[in-house]
This record gives sequence, C-alpha cells and structure tokens, in this order.
Amino acid sequence: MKKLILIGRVAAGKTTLTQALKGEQISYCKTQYIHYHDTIIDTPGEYTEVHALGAALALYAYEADIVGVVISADEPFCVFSPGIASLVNREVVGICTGIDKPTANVPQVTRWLKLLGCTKIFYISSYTGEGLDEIIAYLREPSDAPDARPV
Ligand SMILES: Nc1nc2c(ncn2[C@@H]2O[C@H](COP(=O)(O)OP(=O)(O)O)[C@@H](O)[C@H]2O)c(=O)[nH]1
Ligand SMILES: [Mg+2]
Repeated sequence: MKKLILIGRVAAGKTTLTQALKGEQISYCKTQYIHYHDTIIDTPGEYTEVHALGAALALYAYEADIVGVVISADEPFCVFSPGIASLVNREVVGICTGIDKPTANVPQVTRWLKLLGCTKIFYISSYTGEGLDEIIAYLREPSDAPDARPV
C-alpha cells in the first residue's frame, strides 16, 4: 500500500486514526516519538506545533507517498499556513477527524484544508468507522489485494 504520514496538532486524532485504519482496538496512547509502521507514519503533535521540531516532519514526509494533514472537526483554529502543500513534492491530502463530535464544524475545517492546498479531503470518525474505507481504498496500489488494509 502507499505510505501515509499523518501530521497535525496534539489531539487531532492521528494515533486513533492509525489504530482504526489498522483495525486495532482504540486505546489512548500519547505519541512520544515518530511511530513508523509499514503503511502509516504517526507523528507527535508537538512536531507540528513546535517550530524547532518541524524539520523532522519535512524529512519524514520524503519517506511517505502521501502527506495527510489531520485536523479535528472541533479544532478552534488552524496552525498550518496557507499554501503549505506546495512545500513538499508529495501529494498532500486533508483528513478531518472526529466528525461524530457534537461540536464538529466540518465546513470550517474544509475551508482550512482547501486553503492549505490539499488535493483531496477525507471525513473521518475513528470511533464510528465512517470514512475509513475511503482512505484505505485510496492507499491501495493496483497490485494490492482488493481487501488489503494498512499494517
Ligand atoms: N469522538 C471522537 N474522538 C476522537 C476521534 N479520534 C480521536 N478522538 C479522541 O481525541 C483524543 C486525541 O486523539 P489522539 O489520536 O491521541 O490524537 P493525536 O495527538 O493526534 O494522536 C483521544 O481522546 C481520542 O479518543 C474521533 O474520530 N471521534
Ligand atoms: Mg498521537
């Protein structure tokens, strides 16, 4: 499958999404360092929020085929600058997580992700499973089995 790196603020839902995509049981676990799986690279939110750590994301982006910018549907502001998708020669997709939350503001997050230059936007609830199949299908390569999923 194509390799996807997940970047986004602390508590954006990257690790929960990683667990959901891999079919694992959801259990909270603070991400302390970059977790390098076969299909998914899960990064700590601090790497997005702290300027000095951002260079690590740039380097790891080149280990991936697709960069997934993760923003939770109830985030109050966007930490990413407009147009950042053009800074990396990888496809950059938006992933709006937590669409099941009562305080979700999906239109707002959609506007932010479009402003960053995301080519495609996925709408996800890692809790209900909504939207997971679309991402998994997107990551499949032509040579993969039709039911292949991230490992
Ligand atoms: N309701 C809801 N909560 C979520 C969802 N995804 C993550 N969360 C919760 O948001 C919190 C932060 O998630 P986590 O995956 O650790 O964020 P990370 O810092 O980006 O890795 C946890 O308490 C999760 O249970 C979702 O799709 N729906
Ligand atoms: Mg995490």
